[in-house]
Amino acid sequence: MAGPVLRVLVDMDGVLADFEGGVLRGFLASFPGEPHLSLAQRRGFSVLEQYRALREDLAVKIASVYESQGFFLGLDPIPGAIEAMQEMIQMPNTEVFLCTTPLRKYDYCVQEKYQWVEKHLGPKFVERLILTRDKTIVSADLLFDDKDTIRGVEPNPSWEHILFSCCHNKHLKLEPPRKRLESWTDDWRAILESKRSKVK
Ligand code: DGP
Ligand code: MG
Repeated sequence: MAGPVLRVLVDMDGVLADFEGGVLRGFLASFPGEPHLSLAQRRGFSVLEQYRALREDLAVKIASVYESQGFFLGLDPIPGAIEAMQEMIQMPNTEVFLCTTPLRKYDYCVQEKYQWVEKHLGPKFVERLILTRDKTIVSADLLFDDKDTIRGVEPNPSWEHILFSCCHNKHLKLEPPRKRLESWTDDWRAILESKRSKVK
């Protein structure tokens, strides 16, 4: 049945792909004697800055983990993410896109993000992958993203940001009317339907 179309953007790292778990696993494997931060100790979006604060020289070590070949392709899916995406893309009057920021050091990251999507979600999602360092200029109704504050050149993005809970953001208290999705077992369908009812 034709009706207003809801356009949804879904972030990859921290929402579909377990970036934080992958960084910790890679750090422990490469630097077993060094101090590390458990996922429960993570605070703030930047893992680099938190390791730098722990000890200055750990910044370059943690960066070497996520800049290494195979890191992005080897990330595990977040529980329930694949199933949620497969269901969301089938919903009538719903356009789903993946929207992710590549590293500035893009050598492996960009190609591996495409490969990850093909491997875990299939070719129809490869068609829907948007790589951008500025999500504010992408037009949509909703953006599911684990980054607490999303800034760019557009001061008034068209999307409503739904904060996806992740180890680094779960302690933040959101000011109303901001919303969270705690996990993919939380009621993401209700968030879509609520937004749909407001979309002209
Ligand atoms: P997003 O699209 O908001 O999920 O951003 C994910 C990107 O950010 C991904 O390329 C990894 C990168 N990233 C995450 N944490 C850090 C960090 O601490 N330092 C840097 N330089 N990049 C990070
Ligand atoms: Mg993210």
